Amino acid sequence: MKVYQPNELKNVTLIGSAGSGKTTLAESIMFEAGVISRRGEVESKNTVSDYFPIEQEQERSVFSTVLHCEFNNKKINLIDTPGLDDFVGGVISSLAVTESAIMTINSTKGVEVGTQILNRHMSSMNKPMLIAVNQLDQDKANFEKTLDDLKSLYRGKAVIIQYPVNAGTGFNAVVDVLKMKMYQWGAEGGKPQIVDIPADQKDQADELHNILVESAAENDENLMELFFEEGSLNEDQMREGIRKGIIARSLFPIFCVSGKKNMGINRMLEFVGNVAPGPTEVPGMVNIKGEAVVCDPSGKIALFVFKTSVEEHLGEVLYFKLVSGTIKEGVDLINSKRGGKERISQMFAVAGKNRVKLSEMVAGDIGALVKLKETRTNHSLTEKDVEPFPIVKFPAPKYRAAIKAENEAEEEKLGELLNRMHEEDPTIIIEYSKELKQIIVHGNGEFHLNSMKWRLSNIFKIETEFLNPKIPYRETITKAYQADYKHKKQSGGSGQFGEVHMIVEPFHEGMPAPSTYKINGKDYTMNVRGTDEHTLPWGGKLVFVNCIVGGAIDARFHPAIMKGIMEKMEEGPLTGSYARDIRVCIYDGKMHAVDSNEISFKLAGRYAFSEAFKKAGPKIMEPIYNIEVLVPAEYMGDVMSDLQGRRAMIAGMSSESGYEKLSAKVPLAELNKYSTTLSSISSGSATYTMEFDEYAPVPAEEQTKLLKAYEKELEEAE
Ligand SMILES: Nc1nc2c(ncn2[C@@H]2O[C@H](COP(=O)(O)OP(=O)(O)OP(=O)(O)O)[C@@H](O)[C@H]2O)c(=O)[nH]1
Ligand SMILES: [Mg+2]
Repeated sequence: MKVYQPNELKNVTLIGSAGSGKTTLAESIMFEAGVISRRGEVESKNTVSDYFPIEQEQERSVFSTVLHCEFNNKKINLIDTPGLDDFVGGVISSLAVTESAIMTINSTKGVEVGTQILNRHMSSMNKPMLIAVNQLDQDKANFEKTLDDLKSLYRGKAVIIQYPVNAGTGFNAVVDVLKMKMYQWGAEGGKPQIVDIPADQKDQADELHNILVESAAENDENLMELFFEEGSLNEDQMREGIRKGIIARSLFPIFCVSGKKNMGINRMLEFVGNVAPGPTEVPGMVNIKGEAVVCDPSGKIALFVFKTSVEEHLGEVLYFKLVSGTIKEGVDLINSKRGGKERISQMFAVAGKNRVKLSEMVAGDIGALVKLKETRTNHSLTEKDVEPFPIVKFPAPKYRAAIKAENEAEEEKLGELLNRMHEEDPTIIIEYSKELKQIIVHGNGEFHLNSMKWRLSNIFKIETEFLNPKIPYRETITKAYQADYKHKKQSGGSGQFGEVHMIVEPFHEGMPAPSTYKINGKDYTMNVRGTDEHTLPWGGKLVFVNCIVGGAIDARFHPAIMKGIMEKMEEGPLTGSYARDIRVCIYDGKMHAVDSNEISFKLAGRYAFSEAFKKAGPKIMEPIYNIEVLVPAEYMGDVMSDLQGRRAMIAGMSSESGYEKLSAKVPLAELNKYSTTLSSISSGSATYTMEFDEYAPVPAEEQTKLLKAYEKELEEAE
C-alpha cells in the first residue's frame, strides 16, 4: 500500500446521536471510495463498521471502528463511533486523534439530547466540525426544524453549504451554494447529475450563497478586503475562508445527505478531501509537557494508542495515531508507561475487520498494531528521550453494579479479565471494595455493563452475575457523650487491667479546643495536653485529644487506646460501616502496676468508645450525588416526579436550546439503575451526569431499616 504523506491525510471522526445514521453513512463512504462493491445494512448485520457480534445482535455500534479509504488521492481515516452515551469513551478517544469530526443529525428529529452531549465534548476538546443533516429521504424529514435547532445551538456558526430541494420520501436533490449547482440522483443514489440551479430555487440559492461568502470572508482579513472590493469571492477563496472558519470553530458547514440511499456522500467526501483540516493544519496532539507535537515525518517517533480490541485469530489489536516521525516494520520503541521496549513487528491500515499490511507509515496517519507485549490503550510508544502523551480523560462513570462469577472457583479469573477489560476500555472502572466486600464495576450505563458481561460470557467463556451494589454508608455522632470502661481480667498468673474515661463529640473543622462539658447534669473540665488529628482513608477525620491529668494512664498506653478506637471506627457501632468526623477526649482512667498492658488499654478504649458513640446521637450518613439531567421539555414532568420518588432535592432548572437542564442532589442509594429508568421514561432522549457531593444523615425511617438489616446480618453470621 502507498505511504501517505501528512498533506495527503484527513482524519475524521463520525459522531452523532444514537441511530442518526453514522454506520450507514460510513458504509456509503466506503462504497463511494471503492473499498466495498456492495453496501451492507445495519439491519442485515453486514456493515463494514458494526462487525462485532454484539453490535450485530443489537443493531447498533458499541465500539469505535477505524475505517480508511482513498478518495481523490487523499487517504481518509474515518472513525465510526457509537451514539449511545454509554459508549462515550469510544467517541472521546477517537476525537483525541482526529483533526475534525462530522456530526450527523437525524433530520426527522433535529438536534437531540445526544447531539447536545456530543457538542459539549466537541467544544471542550475544541474540535473542528462539519454537519451532515442525514436521513433526508425519510417521510418525516424536516430540514427547516433541523436548521432552526442548529441555529439555536450554534447561532450564526452553522452555515448552509447545501439545502435539500425535496426532503421526504421523494428526496433526490440538493442545491449546493458553494458550487452554485444542483446535485440530483437517480433512485440508487451514487453518482449525481450536476445541473444548473432551477429558476424557482435561484433566489434562495443566491441569498444563501451570499451568506456563505460573507461567513467565509469573516475568517481572514485579506479575504474580507477582497470581499469589500469585489463584492464576492471565487470558489477557491471561499474554500480558503471556510477552511479557516472550520479550524477556528467559527464555521460549521452544513451538508445534506441520505446515508441509506447514498445521496450527497460523494460531494461531502470531496469537501472533506479539499477543505477539512488535515494533520498539518491544526496544532498536533499535546504531550505531557503541554507542547503540541508537530506532525513531521522526519521528527522523532511518537505514537499514541487510543484503542485496544480483542479480535478473532489476531488477539489484541492496538489502534494508534502516529503523531510524529516515520515508522517501519522492525523498529524498536519505548513504552513510556511500562519502561520496556516494544518491537513494531506488524502494522496495518484497517477498515473494520479488513486489514492491509503496511511496511512503513508516516506522521499524521492512523493504523493498527498487533503482537505487542505490554502496550495498551492510552500508552505512548516513542523513541528514546521523547515525551509521551497524557492519557485521554473521560467523563466520570454514572452507573455501578456489583459483579461476581457464577462459579466461585472462577473469581480469580474474573478479576484478571476485569482488569483487562479496563485496559481495553478505560471507561470501565473496577473497584475491589474491601469496605463493601464486593467487586464494584463502574460504567456509563446498563447497556455498557451488559455488553461487558456479554463479552465475558461469549468471548472469555465465564458466566457472571450482577448484584445490587452496596452503599458505602458512614457513621457519625451528633452530640457529646461520656463513657468509662474498665477492662479487668484475672486468670491464673498475670491479669489484664485498663480503665479509660472519655468524651466523644462530633468533629468539624475550626471547632474550638475542648474545655468544659455538661453531660447528664455532670460537669467535666478538660486540660488539653496534646492533639492528634487523623485524616481517615474513607473520608473525614478522627481527632484524638489527650486530656489525661496526673499521669492516670501512662503515655506508653496511649497508642493502644487509639488503636482500639480506630478499630471501632473501621467497623462502626451501628451498621459496621466506617465512622468519621469524631473528636475523642481521653481525660482520665486507671492503671495497675502489674496487670496493665497494651491489650487491656486497647480493649478499654474500644469499648468506652463504642458505648459513648451509641449514646451520642449516632447517625448513619449516606453519600449524596449532584446530578444534572438534560431532558427534552416534554419529558420534564415525568423526570421530576421520578426524582421526587428518589428523595431528590431539586437544586435548579434552566433551559438550553430546546432542552431543560435539571440539577438535583440525590442519595446514591436511590440512584440504582437510574440511567435505565431515565432512558425508559424519556424514550431514550434524556441523559445525566453525576458527581459525588457529600455525606448527609439518612432520614430516621431509613436509619431504622438499616439498623434492622444489620442486626439480621449479625444474627445470620452467628
Ligand atoms: N431512511 C433512512 N434510514 C437511515 C438512514 N441512515 C440510517 N438509517 C437507518 O437508521 C437506523 C440507524 O442507523 P445506523 O447507521 O445504525 O445509525 P448510527 O448512528 O450508526 O447508530 P449508533 O451506532 O447506534 O449510534 C438504521 O435502521 C438505518 O437503516 C438514511 O439516510 N435514511
Ligand atoms: Mg453506528
